[in-house]
Amino acid sequence: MRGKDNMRTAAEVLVDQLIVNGVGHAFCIPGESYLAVLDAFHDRSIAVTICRQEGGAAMMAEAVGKLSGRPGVAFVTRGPGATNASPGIHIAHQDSTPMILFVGQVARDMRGREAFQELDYRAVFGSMTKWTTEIDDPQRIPEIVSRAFHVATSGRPGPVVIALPEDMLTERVAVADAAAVMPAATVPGAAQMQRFAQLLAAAKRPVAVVGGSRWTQEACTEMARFAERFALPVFTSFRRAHLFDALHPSYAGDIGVGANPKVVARIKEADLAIIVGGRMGEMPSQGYTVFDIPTPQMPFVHVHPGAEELGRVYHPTLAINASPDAFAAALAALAPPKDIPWRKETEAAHAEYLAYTEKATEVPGAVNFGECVAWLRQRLPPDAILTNGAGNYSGWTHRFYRFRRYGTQLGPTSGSMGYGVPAAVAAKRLHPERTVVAFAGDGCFLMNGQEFATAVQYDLPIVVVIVDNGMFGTIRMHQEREYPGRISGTGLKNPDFAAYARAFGGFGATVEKTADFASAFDEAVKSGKPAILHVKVDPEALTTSTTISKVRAAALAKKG
Ligand SMILES: Cc1ncc(C[n+]2csc(CCOP(=O)(O)OP(=O)(O)O)c2C)c(N)n1
Ligand SMILES: [Mg+2]
Repeated sequence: MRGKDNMRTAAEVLVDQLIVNGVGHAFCIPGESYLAVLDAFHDRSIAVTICRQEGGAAMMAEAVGKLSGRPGVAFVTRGPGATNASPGIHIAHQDSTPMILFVGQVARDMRGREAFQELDYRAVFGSMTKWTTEIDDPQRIPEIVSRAFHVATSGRPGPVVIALPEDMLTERVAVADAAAVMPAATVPGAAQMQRFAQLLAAAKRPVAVVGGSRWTQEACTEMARFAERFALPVFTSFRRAHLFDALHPSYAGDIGVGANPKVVARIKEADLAIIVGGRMGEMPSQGYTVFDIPTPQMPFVHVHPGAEELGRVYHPTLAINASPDAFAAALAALAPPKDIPWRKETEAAHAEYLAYTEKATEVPGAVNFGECVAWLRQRLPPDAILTNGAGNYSGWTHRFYRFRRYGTQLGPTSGSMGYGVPAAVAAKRLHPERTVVAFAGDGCFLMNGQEFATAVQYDLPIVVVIVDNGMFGTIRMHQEREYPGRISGTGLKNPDFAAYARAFGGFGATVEKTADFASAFDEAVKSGKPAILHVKVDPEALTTSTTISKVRAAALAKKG
């Protein structure tokens, strides 16, 4: 409480500074190291979500950053709380998501003795964050928090970690709040847009790949308009399919893990590559094989908000240091050629995308998960949010779901398992009116399945679809390819996930046949409770396009 002398505790100054910056939600696991902050939350407007493990809390904050473009905020205790939170920080780092993690710290007069749970956060998180710091002087909280918002949101967004010595938080200070932070705009210059127009005018087979962060719905709409006027084929990067309407005539498919070979070929053979927002990292670049390094085989336009990303891997013909939203806005000024030479190619690319995704592929077993996903695309409203972690199961949603709008896909480009459930909890907490569906493998789910309790605690009726093949299937796939027939360390014995859901106070159902999926899903929604659908698939159904037996046979044949 603000005292008569206008003094606040440092913790109150901190929470007020978050409120100034529009923070509506904080995700936490409590700790004795930051009781003063918990107390400050008591009579402030921020909605606090108590989680079950710091990994979940940090992933929820990261998901808020992905969805809103503003830093998601989590609070965790020192030492083990901080290290538990690290997967969320790593996702924010690789996925270019703004996020601020506050961690407890021992009292200032004990530092350096390896006091209880003490960590040197700058050393621990230094390479995983854009900035890691510790607040020694409570007078400087507005300054440091203000800087944290600037750092997290500007250029290439990313995570910031701020450590809070316990005794610092209870000091009373008289200090003014700093103003709200707006990220620095990075806008393309007129000369660069002119050069871009020239490159486009000289092209016969251009392609665009959209990815990264710092997009908005308006920016996606601008990009779609530009693509339409120029009949430009647009691809989406790994787990960024929501950046472009799948049914737009320019949509040519996504380039990620298990990409359509025709997509890869089209991008490789283009005579102009326009990369907007993404980095073309290892996954979308198919292990750095799509573009020659350092100099791509075709003129290469790289648009990225982080100056340090331009030229980091690919030497661009034209580097445009701009955020995707600013670049997309600038596209409106360009005029398309009278005759667009690549129009037919774009039509063909879109037709290829539709053909690749129209109908679920045949897979062994009683459940064809592709058919379940294809059913969901007409069942779910266009603003439904789909989340996932890592695993082969995600290949079915990536291929057969059709994202229509910005902010409907939450998937870790960092490939972190366990992301789907916490991301869904965060999405539903932010947007209670929207349908939220989490996809998880049997391995993925139990990495953060305990956050289903958080969904129950806050009455968040998400639907979790667990694709159970009884194994860490992705690794089994790699194993069969490298060491055919030698199964080791990849099998799983699973619980009854529907009973798990009910034990937590949710809705649970088991699906053992494709035909039962629709009614189970509808019942889950009708229950009004957080729900789990335990979908049992045949382990042979390894991916949308191959089986264990086929991978093994191919590997054995190769060995001779
Ligand atoms: C946190 C984390 N640990 C380990 C891995 C390595 N890994 C990638 S996919 C995978 C298996 C996923 O299993 P599951 O969720 O059951 O999905 P499936 O591949 O069987 O469909 C593993 C262990 C990872 N990506 N992330
Ligand atoms: Mg599995």
